Amino acid sequence: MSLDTHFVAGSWRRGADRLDIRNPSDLDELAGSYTLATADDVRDAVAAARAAQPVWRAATVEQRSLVLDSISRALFDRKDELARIAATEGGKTIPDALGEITRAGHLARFFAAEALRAPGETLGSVRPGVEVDVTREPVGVIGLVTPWNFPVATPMWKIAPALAFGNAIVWKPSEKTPGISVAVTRIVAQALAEHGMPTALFNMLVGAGPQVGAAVVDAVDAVSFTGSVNTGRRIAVRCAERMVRVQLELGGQNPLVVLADADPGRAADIAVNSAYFHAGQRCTATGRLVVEDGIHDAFVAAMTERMAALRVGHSLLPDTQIGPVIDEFQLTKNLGYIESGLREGAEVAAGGTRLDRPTRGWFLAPTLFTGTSNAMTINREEVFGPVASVIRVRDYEEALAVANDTDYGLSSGIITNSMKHARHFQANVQSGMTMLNLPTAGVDYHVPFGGRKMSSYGPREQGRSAIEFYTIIKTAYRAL
Ligand code: UN1
Repeated sequence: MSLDTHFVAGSWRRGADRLDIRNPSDLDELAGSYTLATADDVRDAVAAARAAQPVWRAATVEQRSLVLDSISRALFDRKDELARIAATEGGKTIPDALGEITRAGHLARFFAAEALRAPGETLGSVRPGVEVDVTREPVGVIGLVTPWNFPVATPMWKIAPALAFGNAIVWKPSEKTPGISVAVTRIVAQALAEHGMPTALFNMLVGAGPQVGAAVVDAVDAVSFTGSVNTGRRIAVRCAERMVRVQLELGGQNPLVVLADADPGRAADIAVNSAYFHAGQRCTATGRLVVEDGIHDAFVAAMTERMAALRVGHSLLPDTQIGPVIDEFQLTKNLGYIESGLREGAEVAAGGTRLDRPTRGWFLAPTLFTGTSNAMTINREEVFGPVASVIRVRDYEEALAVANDTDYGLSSGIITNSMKHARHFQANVQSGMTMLNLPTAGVDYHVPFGGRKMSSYGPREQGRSAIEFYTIIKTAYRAL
């Protein structure tokens, strides 16, 4: 097994300390052995990216489009192999992993087209004989810092627009998912090489945030980060000191409102998917189920019935619906939240414990709390695990107030047949994304993604908004 984990200046290199990754579904299985990069590797990567960027900047829009098209094709062609890596080291089920890789393929395809039609405009001037061009230029070297929970799609929705608009990249993925990051890097490097472009404009370093991530943040022209609020805040402060642009996608404590007119079975189907799939490890997952009094008991009964039938287990077994959580740290954190819920007076309606399976793994039973208030820690903080709480409310007005009473504002949802309430909710909920009769998690790839309050900072990602972050505007005046 190669320990050459990092792609720096166009070649693979070995880092300093060794990093062994165990399969979270089966701790007796070694998923892979890698190494950790150092700050010296970051320096080399940034220098190489800087040196290579002018070639990429000067490439035609068609050349950039073709590179993205090759990345897209490779993601589709190799999706089974990639899904297996993501499932083995990250605990995703194969269908989840395939869904994510397919999404990444579509993201690269979308930006292959966007690269071709990067817009600008020509306007008249207030002065006679003068014209004004407003054009967009690449920012330079972009630092990407990404998490383990979507190890292909989240990087790709940063890599694809960064490349589409002419930037070089230094990418620091999570050190919890090095194998899939190496595989994605091979695909990007191969696509660049195939089209005669310098591979040094794309660099990838596996390492811990405080060492490698911080060194990247301190050396690049812009940082796009997805991860926790605390890390995001630190990154934003460092970027503000250097006056470089920053884009943060952080946590959520997403509410799903269930109104009394809904069908309890349909509501529970949506809520189970939204709260528990991918073991709740989605920043868009539902943590708070805000349920109107009139449907409360029927909804909870429908939830517990469905939850009893969920198949939690080894992520590579074909009938598994929910895999393990990623590691011991995450499991301990989730169990800590469950304890805090109990301490603060919540009742466990389902789950609440670690699960034994034939293999040793980080399996946690999907957990439903009832009798919770919006003031409890489990409803204030982001759990990032298969844990959701029912908050019982009198009516729609209280439901909306509870939904908005949070420091976060990433996604939200409402389940109802009432056009009046649906429209009112859409207009008044304080979240960047909102869903009617759909899970709060699970988004399209061609439209903006992002939140409000502590959930996001800076310009939106994805869709046609992505250009805002990855380009810088130049206004050119011209006397004719
Ligand atoms: C989704 O809900 O489809 O970390 C995507 C996350 C998000 C992606 C969610 N960046 O969970």
